Amino acid sequence: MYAQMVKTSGSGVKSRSEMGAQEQAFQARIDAGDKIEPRDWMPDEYRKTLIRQIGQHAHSEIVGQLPEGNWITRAPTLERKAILLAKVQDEAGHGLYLYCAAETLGVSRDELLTELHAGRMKYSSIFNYPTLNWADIGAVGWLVDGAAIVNQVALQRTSYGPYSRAMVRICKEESFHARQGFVIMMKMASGTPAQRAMAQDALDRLWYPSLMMFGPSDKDSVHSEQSMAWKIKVKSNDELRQKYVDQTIPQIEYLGLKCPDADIRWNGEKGGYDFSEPDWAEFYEVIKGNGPCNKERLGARVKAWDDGEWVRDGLMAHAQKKAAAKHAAAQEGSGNVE
Ligand code: FAQ
Repeated sequence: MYAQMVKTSGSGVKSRSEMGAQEQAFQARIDAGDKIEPRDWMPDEYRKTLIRQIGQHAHSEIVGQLPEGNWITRAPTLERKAILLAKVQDEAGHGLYLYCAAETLGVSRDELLTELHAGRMKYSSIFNYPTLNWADIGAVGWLVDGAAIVNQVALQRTSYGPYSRAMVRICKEESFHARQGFVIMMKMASGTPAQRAMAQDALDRLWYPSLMMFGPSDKDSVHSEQSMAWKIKVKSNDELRQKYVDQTIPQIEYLGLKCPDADIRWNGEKGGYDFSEPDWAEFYEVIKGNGPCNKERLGARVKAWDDGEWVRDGLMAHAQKKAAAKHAAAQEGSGNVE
């Protein structure tokens, strides 16, 4: 139970000659940089890939509330509590925009949640790691939202209109999230020796998991080739990971902390840092359901769903009652009595 299955379905990209006329016209629109809208014709696999990616993205937003939500009652000041509360609420909003974008493809939010709760759909690996102390809340904002922004800025140019537009708004909010995290890190890193040690410990534990957020290396990525041909993804997993490392190392230096990767070196020739790959065996274990917090995270989501059943039932009953009253009034007004 609670496994996030690793089964994937990447099966290569069709050449032009293998495409039918409709598919060729679709690919021509993609190549010209057109946005695809919900009522446009699209290949079934394009629709399926989007439902998978947007659905997983939405699930990541709501599961991602849990590691930080855990710290709302323990924030060190009222100001920090208010900021964290606002951030965690924003993540719920991001989930909402993304579920709505997925719904435009013909799948309901309930169906996506059923798949999540049954362990058949994934969410980001990062949220299966624990937040052990207050410095972790700084590191989540700084590193996790920081990585999410690098990925999502690129996705603003994704070919599916509703997804691309959701990303524009989400990115604006994410930059506030990353900044509030960095401010916490600045405070901790310039605090007492014990606070500094907490900041370093948070960085040590979250560095490699944050690199894993970009997915497996390009040579092992199942979906990248087709997703890039369709411009669902506009940059590869490795390109985005490199960009993230290049922007984060100077921030680590600014904080006066030490990157846990002893092999980090500036490479003038490529104009970026050389860095060590995360432990990919650990990554695959986490996405199979065997990370440190998988059971706890999914258990919390399932419990929230079950506990909320009476609210959903009450809202449905109210909506049905109102619709019936409206229908009866309309019938009366038109003189029609059934
Ligand atoms: N975790 O062939 P690829 C956030 C799976 S938002 C789990 O390379 P793809 C905001 C992948 O699904 C964070 N699974 O796959 C926030 C596939 O399995 P499948 C979420 C992963 O899709 C902050 C298999 O491995 N962001 O954090 C991961 O082309 C703070 C093969 O991989 C998004 O979802 C992973 N890290 O590329 C919220 C962005 N990586 O589906 C709260 C949108 C790979 O066949 C608090 N998504 N897998 O069973 C994407 O850009 C892409 O889906 C990638 C993966 C880049 C994640």
